[in-house]
Amino acid sequence: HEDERAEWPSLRASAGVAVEADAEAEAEAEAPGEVVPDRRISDAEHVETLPGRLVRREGQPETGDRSVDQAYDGLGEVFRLFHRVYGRDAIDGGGGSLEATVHFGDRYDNAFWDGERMVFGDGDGEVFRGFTHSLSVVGHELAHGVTEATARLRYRDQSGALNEHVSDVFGALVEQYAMGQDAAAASWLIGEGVFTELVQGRALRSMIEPGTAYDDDVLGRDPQPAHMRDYVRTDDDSGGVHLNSGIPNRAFALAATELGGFAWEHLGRVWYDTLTGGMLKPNTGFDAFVAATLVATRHRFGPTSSEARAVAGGWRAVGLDA
Ligand code: ASN
Ligand code: ZN
Repeated sequence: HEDERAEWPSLRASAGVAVEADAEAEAEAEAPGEVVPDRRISDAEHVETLPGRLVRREGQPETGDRSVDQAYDGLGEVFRLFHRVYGRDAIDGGGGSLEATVHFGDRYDNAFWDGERMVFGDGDGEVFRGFTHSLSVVGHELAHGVTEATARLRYRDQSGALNEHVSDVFGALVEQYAMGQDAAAASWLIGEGVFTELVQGRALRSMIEPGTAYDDDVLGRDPQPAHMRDYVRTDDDSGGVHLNSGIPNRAFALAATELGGFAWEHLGRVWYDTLTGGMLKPNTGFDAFVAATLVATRHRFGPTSSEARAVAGGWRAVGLDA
C-alpha cells in the first residue's frame, strides 16, 4: 500500500514517516491503464459566490495555493478509494467530474456539499484552520455526493443522521486507506487538523467515542450521543443530523475495531453495498438501516461470518436491535 501513502504526504508526515521527494515524484506517475479522476478546483476568492474561478484542472501542476493543492490531492485520494476498492468511477459512477471550491467566504468556518460541488472555507484562524487540511473532511463532503447519487437519504431526522454517518464512514476510511492503517490503530476522528492550537479539542467528531472530540471554553463540549438512550430530539441542525450520527458512527467503529484489519476492505465494502444496493429509501431510519447492513454483510461474507457477528454486535452496543 506504499503508493497511496506516498500520495498523502501530510498524513504520512503526521504518522511519523519521513517524506522523501523521490518517493513522491514516483507516486505522482500513474500506473499504465489507471483510471484517473477529473478534478476541477475553483477559488471563490473569499466571497460566497459559487463556483468561483477555475484554478486547477486534472493533470495541471501544483498551484502553490495550499488549499487548492490540498483539495486536489484529497479528492484524488477519495477517488482512488471509491474506484480501486469499490469499483465506483467518481461521484456519479460514470466518470463525472469532481468539483470543489476553496477559499469560500470570509474566514468561513465550515465545509459542505451543495448538491453539485464540495465547498471549503478557510476558517477564522482563531478556532478553525482551513477545512481542506483534513482528508476525512474532504472524504466526508465527497461522500455526500455519492449518497445523493445513490441512496438519496433525505437530509433530516434519522435519514439525515444516516446521511451524515455515511459521510463520516467514508471520511474515516479514506484516511485509513491513505495511511495503510489497521482499524484497531485508527483514530476514528473526523476533522483532525481543522482546529487551531487555541482549541481544546482533537477533531470535529469521534466515531469511536462520540461526545469526546472536544471540550472547549468557546466551542463548548462535543454534543454527540453514543447510544440510543441519549438520542437527541431537536428541530435544530435538520433534526440533529450531526448529533445523532454519533450513534451509528460508534456502531461502525466498534464493529470495525472488533474485526481488526483494513476497515475499508470489509465493513467499508458492506456499507458501500448497503448504500448502493437498492435497500435504502430516502426516508430510511435507523432500524431499517441496521437491517440493510445485516443483509449486506451476510450476502457479502456469509451468515456465520465474523463480519456478520461484529456488525450485529456493534448495533446492539449502541442500543439498536440486530
Ligand atoms: N460540514 C457540514 C457537513 O458537511 C456542513 C453542513 O452542515 N451541511 O455536514
Ligand atoms: Zn456532512
